[in-house]
Amino acid sequence: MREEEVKRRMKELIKEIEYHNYRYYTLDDPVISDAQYDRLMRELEELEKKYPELAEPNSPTKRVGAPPLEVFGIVTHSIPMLSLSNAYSENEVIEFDERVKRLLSVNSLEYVAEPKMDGLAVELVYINGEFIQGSTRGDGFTGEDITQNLRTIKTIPLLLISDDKIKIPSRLEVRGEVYMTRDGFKRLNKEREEKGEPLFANPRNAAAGSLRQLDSKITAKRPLYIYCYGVGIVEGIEFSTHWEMLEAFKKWGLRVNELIRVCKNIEEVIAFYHELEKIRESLPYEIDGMVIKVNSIDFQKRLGEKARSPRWALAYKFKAHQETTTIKDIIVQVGRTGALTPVAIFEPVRVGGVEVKRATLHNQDEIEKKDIMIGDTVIIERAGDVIPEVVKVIKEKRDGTQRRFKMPDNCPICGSPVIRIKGEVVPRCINIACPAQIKGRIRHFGSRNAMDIEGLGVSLVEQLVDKKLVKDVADLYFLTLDQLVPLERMGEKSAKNLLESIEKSKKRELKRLIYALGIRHVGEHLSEIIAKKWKSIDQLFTVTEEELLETPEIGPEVASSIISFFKNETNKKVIERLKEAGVSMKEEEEEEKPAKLKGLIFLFTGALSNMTRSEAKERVEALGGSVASSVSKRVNYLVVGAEPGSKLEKAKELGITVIDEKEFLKMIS
Ligand code: D41
Repeated sequence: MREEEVKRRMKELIKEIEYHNYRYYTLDDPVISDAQYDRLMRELEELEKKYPELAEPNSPTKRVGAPPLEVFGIVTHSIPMLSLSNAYSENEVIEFDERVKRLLSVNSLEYVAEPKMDGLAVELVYINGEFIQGSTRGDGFTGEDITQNLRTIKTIPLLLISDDKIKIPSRLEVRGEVYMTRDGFKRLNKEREEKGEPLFANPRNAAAGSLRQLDSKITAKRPLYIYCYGVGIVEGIEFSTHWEMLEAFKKWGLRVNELIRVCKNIEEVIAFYHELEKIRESLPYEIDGMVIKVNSIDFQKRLGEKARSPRWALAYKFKAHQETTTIKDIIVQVGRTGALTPVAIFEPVRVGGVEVKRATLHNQDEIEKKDIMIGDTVIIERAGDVIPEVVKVIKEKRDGTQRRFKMPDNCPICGSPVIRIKGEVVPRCINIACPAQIKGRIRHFGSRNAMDIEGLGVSLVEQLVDKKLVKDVADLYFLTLDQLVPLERMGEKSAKNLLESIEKSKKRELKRLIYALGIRHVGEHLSEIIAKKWKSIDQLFTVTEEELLETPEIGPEVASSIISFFKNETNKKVIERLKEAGVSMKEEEEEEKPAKLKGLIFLFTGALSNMTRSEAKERVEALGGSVASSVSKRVNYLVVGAEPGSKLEKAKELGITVIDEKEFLKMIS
């Protein structure tokens, strides 16, 4: 093929694929089969592989993410992204309507009412229909360049669809809200919990965290969506109403919330608000109110803005559900990372249809700031998300029986002294053997980048701890075959394998051991620096804060954390027992790791009979391979278990090698 021909075909394919993305993701109404779609993708991928110099930056093949960035660039919005003034009551909404009508000297006014998405405002820039840049709202004037991340969101068109009737503007700046669905959020948090990663508090935070990833491959895996609702600069086209603009958005392939409607007057707006309030909990995403906008663009221009928000728009927020109750007690919870959190136990009360019995009080500072005592009558609130908050204490109700609360000096679970690491508000239990943290700590200890103990999966750790076979990480090295064999999904062979990999882990490099100990703030990188400088664990027992601080990259927080860790009596004992077991405590060369499956990608369909999916994944990864979550050309082997799903058909079409469980077991044995 000649170069121009290749280029033309690529462009054609991109346009076609993008159209089908729009049908599938935005309209939820595909017009071709998955197989046909895959063929188009494959053709494009092959052309791009063969002619990488001709590949377009906006190719749909790039939706899987680009190489990670060092930092985000800064984007100046050509027209500032304004904020919204808020209203919390019907009165304020009626006043808004009256004010606007007075300013315009009209008797009635048409509005557009939109559900207020609880997500993150972004701006997308299209030049001649092509997506060229995307940014966060930031402070309204400048935001961060998150183009690569936004490209991975399937409901953001990379090419606008042209229409004979309304042509595409030469420059179009679209504003919208990126959000995560409730389901997607739950799934993501479940995955994170399984991996021992910190959880997101709500879908909004999860969306924000996902968009602020320097590695867009991570963003690509997150369930993010967009709804568009506004513009910055638009060149070459004028709209007479906001509604007309939203209609144009839809024609161009930009996603617009179907619930948005035109209201003839403010009464209709208010009625719609009550409707939204009713359906709010049943929507697949979170909304925190309604945005009311004057429909006529001419009127919008005449009204202008005031104090960084348009006079023609108003956010009518939903009321937070509030109730009054009493605090029966304040208990202290110890989280998986050792953080001590005070939790208020309430006289149970229903708030917005959900029974509330407890709420986190966050930390001692919060308790003091709000002046909360045990026995107090308090107003609690359940806002957008389900987690309740104590809003304020009704001090008039105090009768002298209330008691002050003080955070304990010792961990309520293990009794170890509690430490407040420099720079942190929360006190922590840093005892490596604290039962509240032990499962997470053992999983971390055995994880691939730590001591790399093959076969020490989540369910095994659960059993070992629940059956009291392991109370701290050193116990791992004293496990016997007799103890292991009777465990669920174990058997003689796996037990032997496990003991063997535990044995092997004794010779890991010092940096891995340091990382495996799970010292707060000491990740892989710092572990390496520490191992290089001090060369043995013994040195760390005697190191001083000053010596630590002389090291580049070690600040006061890290230094204080390391000192406290090695001062803790239980930690000393556990390390002593690790030493007795023969775990290497010095800088030594590590033996070669077997990488039998290096570079190979596996995909699973149907149920395996010998192990769970995650165990299979662990095995593959331990051997240097990786596991995909969907069918693509990159996959080398599809492992078929009982009752395989649609992946089997797809894999066959793509010519992927299909193997059964037996063959798979052979490969990993
Ligand atoms: O759904 C939303 N969160 C939403 C936010 C919306 N439907 N419309 C909005 N309209 C505007 C103006 C009127 C300024 C164009 C907005 C926002 N602004 C907004 N989002 C974050 C800050 C401002």
